[in-house]
Amino acid sequence: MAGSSVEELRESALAALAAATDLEGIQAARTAWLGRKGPIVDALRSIKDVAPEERRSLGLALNQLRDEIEATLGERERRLEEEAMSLRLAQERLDVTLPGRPRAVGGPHPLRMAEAELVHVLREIGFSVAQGPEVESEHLNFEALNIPADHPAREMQDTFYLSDLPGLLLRTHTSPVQVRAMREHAPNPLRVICPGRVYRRDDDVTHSPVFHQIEGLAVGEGIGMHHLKATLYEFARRLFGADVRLRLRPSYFPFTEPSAELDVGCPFCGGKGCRVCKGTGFIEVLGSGMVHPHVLREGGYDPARCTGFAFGLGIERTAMLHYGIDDVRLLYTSDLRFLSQFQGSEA
Ligand code: 2NM
Repeated sequence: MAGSSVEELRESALAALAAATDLEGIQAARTAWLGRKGPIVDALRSIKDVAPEERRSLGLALNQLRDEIEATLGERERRLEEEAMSLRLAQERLDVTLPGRPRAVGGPHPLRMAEAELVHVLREIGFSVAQGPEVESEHLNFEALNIPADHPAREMQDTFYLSDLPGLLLRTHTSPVQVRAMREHAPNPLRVICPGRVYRRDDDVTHSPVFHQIEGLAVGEGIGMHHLKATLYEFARRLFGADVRLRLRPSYFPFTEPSAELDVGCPFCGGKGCRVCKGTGFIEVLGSGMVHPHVLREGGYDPARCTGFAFGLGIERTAMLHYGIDDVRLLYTSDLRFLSQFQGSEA
């Protein structure tokens, strides 16, 4: 093949390449011109048929042509890809000024927040925290706490008994945990609180079959009602503010004697009297008293040597007072319109 034929081949190749205007056309042109059955490979194969002194220059010219075709195709391909990318970038423009989508993050339930706050304040005052089982023995839940077999709280319709497990029930208060704590620590002095879930067969607008309590207990030699009053007043002032109005009022519980209830000035009316405090200007926050000798004996203490005070409060009630919630059901119905109001307001 003569040099002029290579030039002819080159011209027809460049003309064909100029017609390839998209990526498919370019790929087709590459196969047609540079493939195993294409004219360049053909021509290289026929080098052996030309005069020996012409083979070198012909081979060189054909290789050069092959490189030129490849370079032309490659260049055209890159340009097309760049154009396609520019087009995409123009069409798929991102608006980076759009605000991000906020991620929904959960938070503590107001009941848990109230519990944490109560535990925090009581730990600062000097109580440690104890926990116990929610499935409890009838003995620890009732007899040990001086609630005899004929007490109305023990009726089937007031307590959840476990029908397959005689002698066991769902605890109706956290006091059995305190009896367990006494049995672990007697005869040493003890200051303990027991937060937890309790169960009663109640279900109406103001009662839930599951609710939460914290009970506190201090036992030791020489503990008197003055310790009870000082501790509860300190607790209430830390919880509701130093200038909260407080009132200790006689009451009755089977496991304490004497017993007293602590009232705080009604936060809803400022003490003037309203629907919430039923005109009294005070709201009851907790029950308390000096631990009954029967309970101390059950806990392993000698009531002739040791005395103690105890108190108990409902976390739901306290949370409602603290956050100004007027319907206990709001704490159980998982309505995000209600719950999200407490987001980020942890103490
Ligand atoms: C209350 C009111 C008064 C109380 C008593 C005891 C125990 F175990 F020491 F006997 N724990 N909690 C108690 C006393 C609870 O709740 C309204």
